Amino acid sequence: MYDSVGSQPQGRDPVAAFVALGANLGDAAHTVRAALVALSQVPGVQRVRGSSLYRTAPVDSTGPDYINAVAEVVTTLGAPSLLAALQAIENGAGRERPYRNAPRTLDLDLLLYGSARIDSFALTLPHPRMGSRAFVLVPLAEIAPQCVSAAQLQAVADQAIEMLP
Ligand code: A4P
Ligand code: MG
Repeated sequence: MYDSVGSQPQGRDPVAAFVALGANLGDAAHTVRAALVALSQVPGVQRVRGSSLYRTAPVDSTGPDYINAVAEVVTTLGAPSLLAALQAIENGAGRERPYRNAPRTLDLDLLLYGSARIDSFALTLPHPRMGSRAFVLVPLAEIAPQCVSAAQLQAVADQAIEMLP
């Protein structure tokens, strides 16, 4: 588990957000770990607490197995600014978008931002597909069991996922 205390608040009350990390190109485990560090260095991010890393079979995607994790991010950034920071970290890891669900060096999705419900062109919260994916629910349950029900975990029990040592 990754736990880092970062920079000072920027004027608004801190919010607990949850971010899904995924990669299946290059040294995916290294990229996901580096992304956790990069997240903790974003101005306005106070704390990052990452789950274990998991090896998962691609879901609606192709290529090698993914490395996935989830992080709790305590931040004074608003949701759009946090999403922009996530996309900057993706781009720094060489993310390309040739087609939907293409294999990727790094994907950072915003799962939850406090209790916010947003449905705009650029941002949907909670993340619309999080409830159907073991690669999100299992690491989320590890660090925030109150966010995931036993029924949700049961519903994705057929999806291959293995915690890395
Ligand atoms: N966007 C809207 N809401 C959000 C949000 N809550 N978080 C918009 C992040 N982005 C959000 O994203 C496309 C657009 O979604 C962005 O412009 C943003 O404004 P993207 O990352 O460029 O494209 P994508 O990755 O193809 O889409 P997305 O939604 O991240 O894909 P999915 O549905 O999350 O699926 N299998 C395994 N085992 N592990 C994985 O990690 N990941 C995917 C990606 C498929 N299969 C996988 C995995
Ligand atoms: Mg994404």
